[in-house]
Amino acid sequence: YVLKDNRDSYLYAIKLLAQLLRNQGSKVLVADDSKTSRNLMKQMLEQLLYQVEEAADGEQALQMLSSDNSIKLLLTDYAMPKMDGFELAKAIRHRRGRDELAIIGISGSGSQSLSAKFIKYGANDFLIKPFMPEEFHCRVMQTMEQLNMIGQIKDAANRDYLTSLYNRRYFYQQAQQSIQHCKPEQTSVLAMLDIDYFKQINDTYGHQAGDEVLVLLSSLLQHHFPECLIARIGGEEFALMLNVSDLSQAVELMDEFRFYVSNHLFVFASQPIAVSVSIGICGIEGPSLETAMQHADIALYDAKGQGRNQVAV
Ligand code: GH3
Ligand code: MG
Ligand code: MG
Ligand code: MG
Repeated sequence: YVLKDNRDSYLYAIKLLAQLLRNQGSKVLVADDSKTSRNLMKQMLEQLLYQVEEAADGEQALQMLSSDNSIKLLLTDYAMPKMDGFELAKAIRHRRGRDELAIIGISGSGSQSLSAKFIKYGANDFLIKPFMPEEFHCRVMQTMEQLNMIGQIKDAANRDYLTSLYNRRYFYQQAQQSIQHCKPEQTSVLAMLDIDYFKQINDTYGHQAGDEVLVLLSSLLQHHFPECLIARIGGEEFALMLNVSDLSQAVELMDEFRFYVSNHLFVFASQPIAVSVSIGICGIEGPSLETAMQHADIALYDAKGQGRNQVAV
């Protein structure tokens, strides 16, 4: 990019650089039956730091997209053997929405009428061959910027600002799915976790220290339970959905975590802070999630009553 020596050019360059950094390693699939076309696009995409995959027909592209959720952008030619670009866009849109995958349709000149059809079938944008590299860059960057913005909006709606864990609303929404995805040989268990004497931590070390404890505990939870749905459902209360072989396995796992927390060194402004958690557990069989939450809450209340820093069922 040639820069003019003025503020706007510099700002534009900085914006581009930031975007390039975000692109780094993101996967793009180029579906085109012409090898020359694919190579040309691959080259331009690699300049934008994307990791590029290739497919020579629609069917192959659909297979690759179906088995690899990390592909963020599909660039698809219209005329291809086996399955054309429209069919491909239509088929993959049923599985992956505009928040997960961006699609740019491509076709030869004289086919301007195809652009509307591509967009109706779910494409975000459209390019006519032959295109200038600059137009290609702009359209790809703009489409990916929109995808990133959708991601940011989703995170703002679904995640807790302080800890980046999911929020209560999203937890309720996803917990049902987590229960449905539970394998037949497994059982879903809900765990509610509450920090002991958290008010005292705030009172003794300050609100900022309390915030830091919440952030640290959240990352410990994510590290210990990378496969689980975890949310911050209240001030110092967290909920977890575990898919385990039985209730006793869930108790064991949560007790290990409880033990780990009580021995973990939490430090704020060079001061060690003692942190422990109480945990209530309830298996989810038959009763609604709502009921399970009430039962787990009662168990948590029991854990508090029995002296805290313990797990109750
Ligand atoms: P218990 O062992 O019975 O759970 O006692 P506790 O002190 O943890 O419980 P209590 O419900 O009395 O106090 C919870 C405190 O959590 C009160 C509130 O000020 C604090 N809190 C809630 N949200 C936040 C937050 O986002 N940051 C900080 N620093 N404190 C918070
Ligand atoms: Mg073609
Ligand atoms: Mg509480
Ligand atoms: Mg508490």
